[in-house]
Amino acid sequence: GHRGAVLWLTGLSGAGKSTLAMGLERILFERGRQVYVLDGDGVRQGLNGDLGFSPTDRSENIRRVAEAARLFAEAGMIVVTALISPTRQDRAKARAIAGDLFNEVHVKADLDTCEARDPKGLYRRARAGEIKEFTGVSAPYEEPEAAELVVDTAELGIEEAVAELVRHAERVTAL
Ligand code: GGZ
Repeated sequence: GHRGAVLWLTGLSGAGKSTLAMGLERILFERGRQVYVLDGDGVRQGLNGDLGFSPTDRSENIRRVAEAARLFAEAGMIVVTALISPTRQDRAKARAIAGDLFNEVHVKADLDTCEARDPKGLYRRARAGEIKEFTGVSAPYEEPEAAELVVDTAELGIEEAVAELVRHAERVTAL
């Protein structure tokens, strides 16, 4: 049998969190598992549409997503969250909310790599001063120290990185 889990992806903008979350969702779905992705970019359009990027708003963003993730995971789903979640304190709070279903995954790519990718031009705009408090440029990102899994997207291709995530998800949800 299987149990639910929360795979909490953390990393810089452009590190590949959303891409890996979607790849993971597709493969687990093909294997007959129930998967749900909560993406920061997505939830900020709806559930968390009232929140910005101050430290307080980021904390609240993370708290609400952690609570929602817990509910889905308790219902037996594999929940994949994709939020920058830049502080150790907020990630520790998410872990406390989700309990033993929680798995922190560091989607790791250095700032230079993410900035070179700049898929939405946000780093360029942040450097130009058009976006305040941008993570990695003018707001902090604290590297995880307690991650259950580190996926280095500067080294691995997308397929390989997704495969590592699938392996981890299968392992932690096996009963
Ligand atoms: C960081 C920002 C910002 C600022 C807008 N700082 O890569 P994206 O564009 O598509 O996804 C990022 C998303 C980050 O939201 P999260 O909910 O993941 O952040 S947190 O966990 O810190 O609450 C980025 C975009 O929003 N974005 N402004 N100032 N990212």
